[in-house]
Amino acid sequence: MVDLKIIEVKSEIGAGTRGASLGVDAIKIAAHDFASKFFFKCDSVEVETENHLLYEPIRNPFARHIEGVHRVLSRVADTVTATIKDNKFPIVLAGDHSTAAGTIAGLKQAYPDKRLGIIWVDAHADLHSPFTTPSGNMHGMPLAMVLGEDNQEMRCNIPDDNTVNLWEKCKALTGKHGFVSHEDIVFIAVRDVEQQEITLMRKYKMRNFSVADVRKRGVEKVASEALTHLDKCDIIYVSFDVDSMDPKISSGTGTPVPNGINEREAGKLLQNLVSSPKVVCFEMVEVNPTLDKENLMAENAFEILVKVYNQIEND
Ligand SMILES: [Mn+2]
Repeated sequence: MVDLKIIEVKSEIGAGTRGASLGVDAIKIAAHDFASKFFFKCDSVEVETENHLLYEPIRNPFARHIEGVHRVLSRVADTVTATIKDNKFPIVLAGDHSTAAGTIAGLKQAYPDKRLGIIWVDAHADLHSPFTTPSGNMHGMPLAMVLGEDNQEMRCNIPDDNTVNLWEKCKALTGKHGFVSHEDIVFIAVRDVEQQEITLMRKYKMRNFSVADVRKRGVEKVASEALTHLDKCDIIYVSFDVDSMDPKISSGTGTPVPNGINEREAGKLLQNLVSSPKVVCFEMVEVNPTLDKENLMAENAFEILVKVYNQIEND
């Protein structure tokens, strides 16, 4: 039996739409409505957020609230490291996806000599930097951060010195332990990308298993191929953005994109992925109940969470 611990990060300063900080509680309400004792039996810890910054003026338009994002990431990293040192398997439930860069920094800190692979299940590639972002929202940047990737080649913004310094600090959270390699990232269900991201994905031949791949070949095959792609990695982190799923299932996420996977495919896919003994951490993000009807996204997210949790616990 694996000992798991839930790390709650109710942060939403990286998102462009308000409400993702309520995602974790919405998942707990779903559990309650299903009469589940899941959150009673789980060990958990909550990371302090910086959501008060939402009410302050934007100082860094190409990396909004970056000062706060850096503080949250640093806390998430330390919490993930401490959880692993305590021999527990971290499951991160977070608001916006920027937190994933903190999770990855924590994994690098806990396993400095291991090669880390990442499976990114998302509608977006989250490969922007302050130099390329169209929105300034930092939930579109976590993978660039852990790659140490500015993508200057495709630069279209001129961030000020303060932004660049803070961006360097964000990158250094992972970088001081060694950046992740482009070839060690696999995408699943990514279908809404900007030219700057496409350029990076092509340049480094980053693998994306499309929704059509999932449909045609089935989740088992895609999961096993994604894991095989990361054969050279010693450990693997699985990051699940609920916007990988189709908006017809629920509109309860900040940046919905049509033609996603359905909730059964997501559950089965993630179950297959985390059954690999190399997987050392799982994260679920971007549930936003303020955009939802009847808390549907959180209900789906909760059912997927239970599947993943049981799979890891019984492996
Ligand atoms: Mn994302």
